Amino acid sequence: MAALCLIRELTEAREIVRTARAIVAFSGAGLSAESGISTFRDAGGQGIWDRYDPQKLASAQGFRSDPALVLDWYRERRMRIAAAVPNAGHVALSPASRVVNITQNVDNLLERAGAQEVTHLHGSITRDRCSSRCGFSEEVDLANPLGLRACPRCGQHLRPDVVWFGETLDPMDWEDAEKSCRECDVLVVIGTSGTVFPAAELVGVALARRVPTIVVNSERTGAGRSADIEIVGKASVVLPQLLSGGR
Ligand code: BJW
Ligand code: ZN
Repeated sequence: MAALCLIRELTEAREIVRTARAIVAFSGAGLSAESGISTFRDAGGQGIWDRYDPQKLASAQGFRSDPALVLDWYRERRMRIAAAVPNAGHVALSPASRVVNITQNVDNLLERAGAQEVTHLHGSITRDRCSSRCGFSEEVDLANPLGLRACPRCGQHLRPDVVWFGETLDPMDWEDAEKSCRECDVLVVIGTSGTVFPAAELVGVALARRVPTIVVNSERTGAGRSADIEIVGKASVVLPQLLSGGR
């Protein structure tokens, strides 16, 4: 019975996607899970925040109290991302020019799968920036991340160019993301618990404009319940089936 439902949902979703001119893919950690990158929250208790305290590792206050601890954690994650390979989900989202990628992920797996333009709402682990926002930023070598360093411009600590709790998203990225979700023909939401704001509001933005919304997640989520179609399955399995075929 469950398999039959899945086939029906997938068939319906494929038809919406096939006829869409503009597709927005809004992804989260579940997209990269099958490339060996841990998610933050998972039903199995295996998420990053089941093991680590987000206030210590993903807040400006945590960085001020113990920058070396935070950078050790980023060092481990950067090296893991360097060694990871994009999965079939990233590949399915990448070559199609009609897919606009908006991701909460800080990794570069979509780009490495060939995606041209990706909006990273929560920043990018591939760069460091000045913690006092003097304007300095630089690319980092993910395979050989450096430890705590001073900003060459102002002497304050450099930190990963990501968005921590309590920090605002880049206003231009946010405006573009909202506009894309308002104006697209279909929103595909992939591998996100939909618990972190304001990113999670994008689903509501699309629904308010009656944009057909499809959720692909390995477990049921709140966003899935409000979406037009909820497909419970792994991104690497569902996305190639959903996005193949074209117009
Ligand atoms: C699979 C799968 C497979 C697994 N296939 N699926 C309104 C209400 C309540 C709170 C707030 C609010 N507005 C703001 C807040 C505070 C806060 C917030 O949202 N808190 C909530 C957690 C309660 N938000 C903020 O602080 C944001 N800033 C802000 O609002 O600024 C304004 C402001 C300023 C000052 C004061 C007050 C307001 C910033 C949020 C930044 C989030 N940062 C992180 C860390 C980034 C850095 C890093 O990675 O190094 O971003 S936290 C973490 O969560 C990360 C993610 O991008 C983000 C979202 O997680 P995501 O992607 O959804 O992953 P998971 O793990 O949660 O879910 C994965 C899903 O995939 C699961 O469902 C799995 O089942 C599924 N899955 N395998 C398909 N193979
Ligand atoms: Zn500086």
